[in-house]
Amino acid sequence: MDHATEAHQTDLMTITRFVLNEQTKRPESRGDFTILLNHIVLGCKFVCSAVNKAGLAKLIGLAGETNVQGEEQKKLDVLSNEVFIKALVSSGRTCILVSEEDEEATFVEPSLRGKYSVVFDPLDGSSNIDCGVSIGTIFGIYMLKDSHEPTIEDVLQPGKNMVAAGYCMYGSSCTLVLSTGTGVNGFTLDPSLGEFILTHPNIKIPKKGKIYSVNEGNAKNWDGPTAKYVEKCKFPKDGSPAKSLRYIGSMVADVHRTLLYGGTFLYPADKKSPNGKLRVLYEVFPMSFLMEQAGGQAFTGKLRALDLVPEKIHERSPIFLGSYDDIEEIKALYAAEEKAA
Ligand code: AFP
Repeated sequence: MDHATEAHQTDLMTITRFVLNEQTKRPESRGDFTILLNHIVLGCKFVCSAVNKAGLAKLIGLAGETNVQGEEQKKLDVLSNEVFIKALVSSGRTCILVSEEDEEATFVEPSLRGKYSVVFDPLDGSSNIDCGVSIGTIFGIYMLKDSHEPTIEDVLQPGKNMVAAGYCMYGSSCTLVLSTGTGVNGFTLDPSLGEFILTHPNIKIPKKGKIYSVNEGNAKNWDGPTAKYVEKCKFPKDGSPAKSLRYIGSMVADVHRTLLYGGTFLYPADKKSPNGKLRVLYEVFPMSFLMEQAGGQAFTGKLRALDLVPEKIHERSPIFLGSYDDIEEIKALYAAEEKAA
């Protein structure tokens, strides 16, 4: 479609229309997921507006609280967490909520309970807020078998049991990327309409990429396979060109680029952090779900990331995700190391 046609496009596929269309393909569906998603979308719009206004509204600065990971919370983290918790509870469709910002899970009171559990990081990459770099919200959704007697075990499930996952990136535009288990679609917020419009239908990650993305400052503490992989990216011995390094330090932005352009994103284990840095439930799982749905892979260094069974809600795991062939290379390096041991 050329730009002139696009500019005059009058039949807009909003995210709600898209999800309603999906719903009609599942006769058993009663619209609960659509309602839940509408509330998530509302949270994203609110946070997008707050992030855009951050400088103006003097929201940047410390709120004087410390979160579970011992990091100082910015006001925007606090605000975003409140917004999402309230939006999710008021949807009447949730049962258990796990947020990066809250030490304990929130069990929704029985009168407002629904069948979904949502695990989320309301504002990931918050150390990038002050310099205006893209940040985002990441979420994963599980469906409970029985919402009458929910327990924490209901969210300590492998990522492959998620029914949907996504992220919203607050960058030069506000982009929401979603998978309900049948592929990946991207929607961009049209600020004049206040609607997310389908702009990236059926995203497929290139089978092989030309970019790798990792915090190389940790290189001295890496394990053998990670070090070998990065060495291969920089000094390929098969005559292929060296790969480019891109690293923003904001998972949503780094994964978004990886999804669209291909390549790898790594947050490996290292001697200082044997479990890596990223959190299983609301960083590793949703992004791995999206990668697989887009035709890529996600690996922990030991197993398929979505097969991990978390034991704690704020557990961490190393992660290697991206283009199918590139992750195969990393898996082969780990397999070789295991064989040699
Ligand atoms: P912050 O929320 O503290 O900025 O952390 C962001 C993050 O969890 C994730 O979004 C990045 O991919 C990763 O950490 C970056 O970590 P390093 O700063 O150690 O590279």
